[in-house]
Amino acid sequence: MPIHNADIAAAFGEIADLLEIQGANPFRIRAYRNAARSVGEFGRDFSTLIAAGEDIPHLPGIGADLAAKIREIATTGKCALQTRLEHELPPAITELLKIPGLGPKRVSALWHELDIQTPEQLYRAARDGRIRQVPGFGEKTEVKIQQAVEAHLNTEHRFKLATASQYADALASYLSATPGVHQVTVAGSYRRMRETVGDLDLVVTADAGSPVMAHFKAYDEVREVLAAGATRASVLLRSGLQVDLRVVAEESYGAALCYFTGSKAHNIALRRMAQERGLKVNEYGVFKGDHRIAGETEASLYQALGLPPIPPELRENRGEIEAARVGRLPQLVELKDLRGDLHVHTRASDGHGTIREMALAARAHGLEYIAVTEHSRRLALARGLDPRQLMEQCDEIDRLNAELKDMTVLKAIEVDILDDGTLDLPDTVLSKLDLVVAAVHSRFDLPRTKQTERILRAMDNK
Ligand code: DGT
Ligand code: CA
Ligand code: CA
Repeated sequence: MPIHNADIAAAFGEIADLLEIQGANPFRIRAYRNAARSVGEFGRDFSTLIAAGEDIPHLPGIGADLAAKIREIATTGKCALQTRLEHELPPAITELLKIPGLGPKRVSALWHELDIQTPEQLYRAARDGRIRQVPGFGEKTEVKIQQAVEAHLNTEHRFKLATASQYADALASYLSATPGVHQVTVAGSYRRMRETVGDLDLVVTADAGSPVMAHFKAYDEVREVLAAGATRASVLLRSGLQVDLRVVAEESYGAALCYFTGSKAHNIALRRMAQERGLKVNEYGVFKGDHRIAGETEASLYQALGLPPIPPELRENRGEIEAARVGRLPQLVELKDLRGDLHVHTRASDGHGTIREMALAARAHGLEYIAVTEHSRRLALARGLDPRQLMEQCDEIDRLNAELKDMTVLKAIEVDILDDGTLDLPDTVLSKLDLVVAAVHSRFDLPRTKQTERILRAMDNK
């Protein structure tokens, strides 16, 4: 694993935190915080530079001692001081820093006064009213801490949709290739395209006697089989993602798909609506008395209830059933509806392709325009552009536009919002562009009002 500047900066940040919890000299703590910032903002990769035999260059706030530590971390991934501090302090103490509202100073006070070393201990102390007795902590703070630590302890681990899709796609095509398998659909929150998914829910149809269950359990990414029966199973993948599998009959595929796509709230509302019409909906179909009237496809199920098909993305019981009933379902934006992309980086800053490559790729995807939005100079780590480089890029874009058909490249920038809300490039330069995106990349720690003032000032830029 290559060690990046961000890793070195993180190590310095952790050293500063640990020193502060320990109650070290404030100047020493600040030196590590400043070093973390300098390293993070440095424009070249230390590992590469050291591998090439170069010296660590002079950086603000980095003397001989810190330069040696940069070298040590860049080559070994750690430094002796960090390891020593980790041994001197309770092992889980940095876990406490992840709880909103707890900085090193408070963690230090809670540790020294109440011997709190873990989130669980913190929770019990808050619940028992012991925190308010620590100097500097009041009753209000105690309530806030209790809520924050409760939320922290209850956070379940969810996967981003894009991450989950890597596992889902591979598993679905593996199962599809099993003899006797007909349909494989990933249902659940994944099919509803939620931003995160708790687990994957697969609905499969297969011939009787198909080895689909055995194949599922034997998938080489499976770490543990949690449950397994004739038609259902649950496994845990090596990534920690759980997968539930259901094998259903062909004639109830639509009903099963609808049931396992959810959401639960949507299902409940559908069932209630069916009851009002004297019908019953379950995972096997739509029934009138004992007679099955629909269920082979999702469309047939909705139709039996007098509804048009409702797209999975809308099935959250947020008014979609009422809207479907009166024929007012919204039309969803689809990939084919997209005409342009207004945020594109190229290799001039931290992207990989050239402007031409990006323009041609966008055109191949059916887009009509893109805006090239590189970073500005302040973001040295991402090779941000200065005014001269930006103007050269504009000339390049002019030449490209003169040549390309069915594609317009817009001149733009992702300009940095500086600490005080002014922008990283002069207005005379920005006014030459078609589009300006302004972004915050630093000082995320400003107090709420200062941060708001900063953004508002940037938005007021003429
Ligand atoms: P997740 O996994 O937390 O991201 O969310 P879902 O929606 O995938 O939920 P999950 O995996 O627990 O269940 C998959 C679907 O199965 C869910 O969307 C609807 C259905 N389902 C699960 N439990 C129930 C239930 O108790 N009643 C009803 N009507 N449907 C349920
Ligand atoms: Ca799920
Ligand atoms: Ca599930």
